[in-house]
Amino acid sequence: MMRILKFSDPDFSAQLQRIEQRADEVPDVIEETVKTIIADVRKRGDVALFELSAKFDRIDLTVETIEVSAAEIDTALAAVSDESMAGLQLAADRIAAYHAKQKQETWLSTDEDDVLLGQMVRPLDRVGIYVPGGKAAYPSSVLMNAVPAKVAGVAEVIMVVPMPGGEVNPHVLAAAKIAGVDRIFKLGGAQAVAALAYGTASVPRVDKITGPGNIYVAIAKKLVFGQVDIDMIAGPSEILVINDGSGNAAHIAADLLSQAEHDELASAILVTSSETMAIAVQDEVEKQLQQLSRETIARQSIDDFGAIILAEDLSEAIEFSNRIAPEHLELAVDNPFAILSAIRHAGAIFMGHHTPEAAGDYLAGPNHTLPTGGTARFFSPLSLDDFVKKSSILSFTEGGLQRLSQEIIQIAELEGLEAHAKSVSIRLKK
Ligand code: HSO
Ligand code: ZN
Repeated sequence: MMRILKFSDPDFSAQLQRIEQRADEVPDVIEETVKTIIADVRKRGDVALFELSAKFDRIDLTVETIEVSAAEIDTALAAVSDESMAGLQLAADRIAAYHAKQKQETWLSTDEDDVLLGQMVRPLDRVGIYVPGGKAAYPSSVLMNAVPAKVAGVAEVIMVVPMPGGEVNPHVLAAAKIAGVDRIFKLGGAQAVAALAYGTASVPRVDKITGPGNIYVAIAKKLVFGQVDIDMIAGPSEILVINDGSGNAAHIAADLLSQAEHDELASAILVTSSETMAIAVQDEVEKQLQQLSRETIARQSIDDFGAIILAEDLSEAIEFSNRIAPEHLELAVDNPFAILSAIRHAGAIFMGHHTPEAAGDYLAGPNHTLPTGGTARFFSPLSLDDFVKKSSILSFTEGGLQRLSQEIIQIAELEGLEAHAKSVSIRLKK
């Protein structure tokens, strides 16, 4: 049974700490392994990629076969139904429309000293998207990464996806095609990240790597950060539902389970001010668990990191949620807009009884790549901003430089940088 807790329980903070720290420890050996792999790919390029892929993915790659060919894409796409294509297309269109709204314009403006200042927004040239293989291969994640990159104007989107034994999920390739991914390489793990970060004879070096992956991929991204940009380090998924006693227990239970089925380390928490609802959801979770194809994973997650918390009132529930800063926050209350302004930290906020998280996971439009593990305190969802960068623009007139020259020279002198001062004074009219 999903545990029911009260804030006043003597072991409440211990329970919470266990949930919050569920993915904190990374064994040192993993980091050492990843470092070795990155160094190897840097040094030996393609040859290292071929060896590592044979070892970890049981696939023999050559310079001819490392990249997915147009023919291979066509073969895979033949296995995808028209309905699936249409569903993915609808999702892609909605994601594109949402991210287009995030576009920031280049601006220029002249100040009172007649100095023209501005900011120029430019897309990144080339972006690499990591897509996990096997069971965690989500076409929706391909769309969530590649579509915003393309909307931002990224010229070349390179995807890497491991193909263990030569197999790939055809829906992943379908999503890549719909999103306009330019090139796909049959690579996974830390070696794929290293190849994207440093480039090899076959794999072009990218400017930024985005996309989810296992612990090896996450650590590799962390280690190449600085050489390239990365999106964020995604931890296990989480959902927090705030409830005021209104709504339907079966719906709330279903939403909790939709996160729990992702991963044994996922966390699903309900905070409700209604004891009746707490008990009803507890029953429903048990009932629905028994019918899930991923029961084992979901049950493990619910048993280990799930909780139903009884709050005195809604404001206590909100305070708790702000402390957790959940990746997904559902406001399963009658009037979600009345409490929205009290929410300070959450990756995505799902408003009201008709907005299940799954709608956002797939096709509402906002990105499903969200800050996890409390990092919503300072990180934002993946967005168009991740695929552009800015340059500052400065243009002085002769008169403008004249007017501001004394202060520039003054600050240069107090820093003891004479050449700086001279580069201004040399331009001044005698
Ligand atoms: N809920 C996941 C995203 C996802 N769900 C992909 C289904 N597919 C992110 O937290
Ligand atoms: Zn999901």
